[in-house]
Amino acid sequence: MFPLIFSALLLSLFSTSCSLISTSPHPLDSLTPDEITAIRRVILASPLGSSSGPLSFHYVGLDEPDKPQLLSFLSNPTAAPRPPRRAFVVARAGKETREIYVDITNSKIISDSTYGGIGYPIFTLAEQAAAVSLPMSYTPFIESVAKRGVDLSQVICSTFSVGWFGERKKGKRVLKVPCFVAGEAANFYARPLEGITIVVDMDEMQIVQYRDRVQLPVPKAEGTDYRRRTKSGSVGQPEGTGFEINGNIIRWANWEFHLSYDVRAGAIISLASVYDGEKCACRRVLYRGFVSELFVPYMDPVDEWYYRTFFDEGEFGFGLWASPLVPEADCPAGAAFLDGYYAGQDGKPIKIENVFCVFQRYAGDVAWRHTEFGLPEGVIREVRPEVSLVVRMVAALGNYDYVMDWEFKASGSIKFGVALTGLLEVKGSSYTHADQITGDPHGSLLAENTIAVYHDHFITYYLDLDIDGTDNSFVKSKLKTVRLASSDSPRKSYWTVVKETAETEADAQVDVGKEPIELLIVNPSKKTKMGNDVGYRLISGAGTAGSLMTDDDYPQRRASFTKKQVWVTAYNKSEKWAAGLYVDQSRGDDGLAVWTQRNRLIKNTDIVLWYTVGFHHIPCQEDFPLMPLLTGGFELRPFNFFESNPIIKSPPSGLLPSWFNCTYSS
Ligand SMILES: *[C@@H]1O[C@H](CO)[C@@H](O)[C@H](O)[C@H]1NC(C)=O
Ligand SMILES: *[C@@H]1O[C@H](CO)[C@@H](O)[C@H](O)[C@H]1NC(C)=O
Ligand SMILES: [Cu+2]
Repeated sequence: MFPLIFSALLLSLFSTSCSLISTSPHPLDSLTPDEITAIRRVILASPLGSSSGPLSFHYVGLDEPDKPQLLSFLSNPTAAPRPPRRAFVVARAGKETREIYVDITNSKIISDSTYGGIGYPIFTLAEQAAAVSLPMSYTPFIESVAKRGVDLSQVICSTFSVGWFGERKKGKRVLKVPCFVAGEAANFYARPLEGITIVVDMDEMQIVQYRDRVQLPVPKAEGTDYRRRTKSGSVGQPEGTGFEINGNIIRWANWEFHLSYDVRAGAIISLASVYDGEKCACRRVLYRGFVSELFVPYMDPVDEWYYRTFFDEGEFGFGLWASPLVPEADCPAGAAFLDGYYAGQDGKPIKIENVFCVFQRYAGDVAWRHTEFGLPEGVIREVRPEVSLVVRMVAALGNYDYVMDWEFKASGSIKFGVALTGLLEVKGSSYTHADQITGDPHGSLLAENTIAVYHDHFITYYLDLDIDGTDNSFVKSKLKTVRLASSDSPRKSYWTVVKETAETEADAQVDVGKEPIELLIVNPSKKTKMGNDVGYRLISGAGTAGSLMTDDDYPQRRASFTKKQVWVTAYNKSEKWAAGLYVDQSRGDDGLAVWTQRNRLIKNTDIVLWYTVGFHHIPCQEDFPLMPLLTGGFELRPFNFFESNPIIKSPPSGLLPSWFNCTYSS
């Protein structure tokens, strides 16, 4: 397309020195392998390390600095005190959940307490690996496998969380272990050993419940494979990257932000600021943003399926299951890759190579254009190509893969892309043709003996927007139809805008499909020259489904935020996880819906926007054996933020002409 222009631009872009906030390490940087090792050492040296029984690490992450402290440091990094590096650790010891805060800088434990409430932490990979091996030597299971005429060596098991279904007593930390037949086909998800329920106690690491309820045919392997045994083709992109990565700070065109990895959240974007060429200043947009939860409930009430209501982030870890990205396939040529580190069950650092990629996208789209015929000097034709920057991560949670994009545009927009692909979770069935189906199949017949069960995907984002400063308001611009009396105008009606600023958290819960409405986050103390509040607009894209389960259904009580796409809360550093901190077997007594019952004031204060991308999924034959990408998402778009179109002066290449110095100041 225009590679030469890009290379030339690059030279001019990066010849300028950059801002001060790239002081290394940045206070928001992910935990380094050395830090993870140090955290483990400190904990093992504490009384916890010498207590009898194994100690397992379920979450080790950065305990980010308090916001006022971080902002004050960033506004004056040479003089202000550097925030200490701290970690938050959730461990299991002696069948108890421990919450440990570690001061990494001074190698000491700040606090260590037992969590005695409802719910359990994220499952480690090592304990799940141990659980899936148990059935292989369990006699009743071996008999069930033989009864189905299946060779045990071809059986593969998985781990499913059990949920909560109204039990009063706190449940043991257990997982269900469904099994499948792999054989020569890689797609074992398509071949379930239906009718068997195995429950494993994760603390005892043994099978505590076994049931072989009903025998159903195992779907055949034919037609389920998706592998191609030749080398993947490469995805090309003209030369030139156009961005700069300095530690975890990424700069591109008029954007600057910090990218970090968390084992629970996956990618975290912090301190995103956009340069305003008119004000000659960098302006704050997003303080911190990440995926807070991913809820996937299936819609079959039978014994082997009713509990399949996964909270893939809080139960399994969105970052833990991040997949190493394949250069020139997952990301185009010219992409840069970053690694991520998490603590394994033993607390030692484990690397996920290429956990993120960053690339400039120029895909043949138009950023703006106009053709004018009506002028005496002839036709004017001005077109600017769209060039944007993408940060990508893929989480491959069992059967499903989620391709998550954060796309920054020179126009000031941030687009949040969610794309689903991968393998369906299917149920073995006696049906071989749709004509045989009697009653509700709870899914679609996609192949012989194969029903892909109806389900949803809800991806909930945490977005601490700080538009031009910390104190913001949430505004609903409602479009109202006004009827005219016949004497007023030849028209009978028009629409106009009625703006409402949300006072409290209850005012800010929005079902986006319900009425014509535009949603804004504004800074009421910052105005444009024209006197409009500066702001950003939230624009829903594909995927606005809300949950259809009844409010009193147990999975719904645990994920009650999935009925409304939009929530706004007052900022509180500890309120990060929409379904609560401990999600496995949770009961809905922590999380977004509970916090907002306080109904705090959210006007002209530090607020957090929560947005859920939702899909109802009625599987179809094209989703089998492997589903092509289904995309959705949303956009945050400047709305009276700039004085005018910020890319009107962009050159024919589409990129802004000069570099800038961006400092995140409060
Ligand atoms: C912050 O949120 C937590 C959890 O909801 C709550 O316990 C705490 O009191 C809140 N802090 C403030 C200052 O409101
Ligand atoms: C960026 O900041 C550096 C150091 O403060 C300064 O020397 C340089 O001229 C600045 N560049 C621009 C484009 O403002
Ligand atoms: Cu789906």
